[in-house]
Amino acid sequence: MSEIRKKRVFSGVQPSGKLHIGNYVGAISLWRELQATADAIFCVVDLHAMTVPEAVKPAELRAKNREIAALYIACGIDPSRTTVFIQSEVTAHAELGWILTCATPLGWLHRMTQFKSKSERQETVGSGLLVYPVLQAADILLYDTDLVPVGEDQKQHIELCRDIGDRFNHLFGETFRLPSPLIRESGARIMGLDAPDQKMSKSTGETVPGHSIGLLDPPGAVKKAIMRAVTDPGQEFRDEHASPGVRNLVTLYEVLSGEPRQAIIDRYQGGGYGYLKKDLVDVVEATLAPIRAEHARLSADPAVLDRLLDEGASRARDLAAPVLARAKRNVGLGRA
Ligand code: AQP
Repeated sequence: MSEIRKKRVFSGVQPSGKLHIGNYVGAISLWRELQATADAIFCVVDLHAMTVPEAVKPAELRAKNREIAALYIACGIDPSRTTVFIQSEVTAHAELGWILTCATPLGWLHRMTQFKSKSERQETVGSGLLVYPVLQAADILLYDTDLVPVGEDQKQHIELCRDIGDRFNHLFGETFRLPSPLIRESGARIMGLDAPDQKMSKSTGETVPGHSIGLLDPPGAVKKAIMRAVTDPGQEFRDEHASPGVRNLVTLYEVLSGEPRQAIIDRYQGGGYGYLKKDLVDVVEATLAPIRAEHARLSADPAVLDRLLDEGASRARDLAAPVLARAKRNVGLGRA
């Protein structure tokens, strides 16, 4: 009898800026749920962090890799059940990235909204920023991935990944399994606390106080950011007129506490925003306190993390090798 294949899950975070509660809600908490039933691979995508060189200095990048990997584990990703590794330590990513770049029409990349918004903010736009969704497609296709759990901002990139894989299969024969995005219904796009019309962002969180809730922010900073979060000019919470800022706070409460949204609305309806914010501080703290503690424990003994990442990279290399070999053979690389 043939063994039933578990669903393969792949996702990652760039080691740039300050990992925040939006990354946790939109992506990492979903990964933690999936690891129970899926064959899950979680990568720190450091090659992607190079696409905006201003965002991470070379001297900081290696330290960030460690910090993000330790945070995955501190958030509940279990390295004994999943594969956790640093992208640049598995060279198959860069190799497949090049092969796919050669098979991707330029027009597809110019349409990416993230390229448009990020390139507007740069004085000099590196080619890597344009091509990075192809590398992201390589990351995913390299592992015969079924599901990619991400925040809503990544939906267009996962669709592009499917298009790239599909085109490659048509041009060179069946090579890649086509993945689907997995996006939360609630919490897929957590907004900035200071600017609820903008996605909470790692880079903005690093420079603008009160924008994000960093996973390693101290309790005082978390409280300050929540209590100062933009709501609306009204004095009391009315769900029917709730502004984006208020809805954002309710979403954070809902996903982090696991309580039904309507129960939360019923409790705070008609009261001042201060009550909702004060209780949200406790809900956020209940999530962050164990993460901070576990991160501190892992940071105290770098050898433990090194061993886990070495094992993860080794396993990832083994999984990637046959898929890369298939792609190389099908495009005609190497010798007959
Ligand atoms: N605000 C968010 N709400 C929900 N999910 C989010 N994600 C990101 N922001 C939110 C999801 O977190 C995962 C990792 O993100 P990333 O490393 O790809 O980078 P980013 O967080 O999208 O980018 P930055 O660094 O926040 O943006 P910039 O550089 O513009 O400041 C992904 O699954 C993402 O969807």
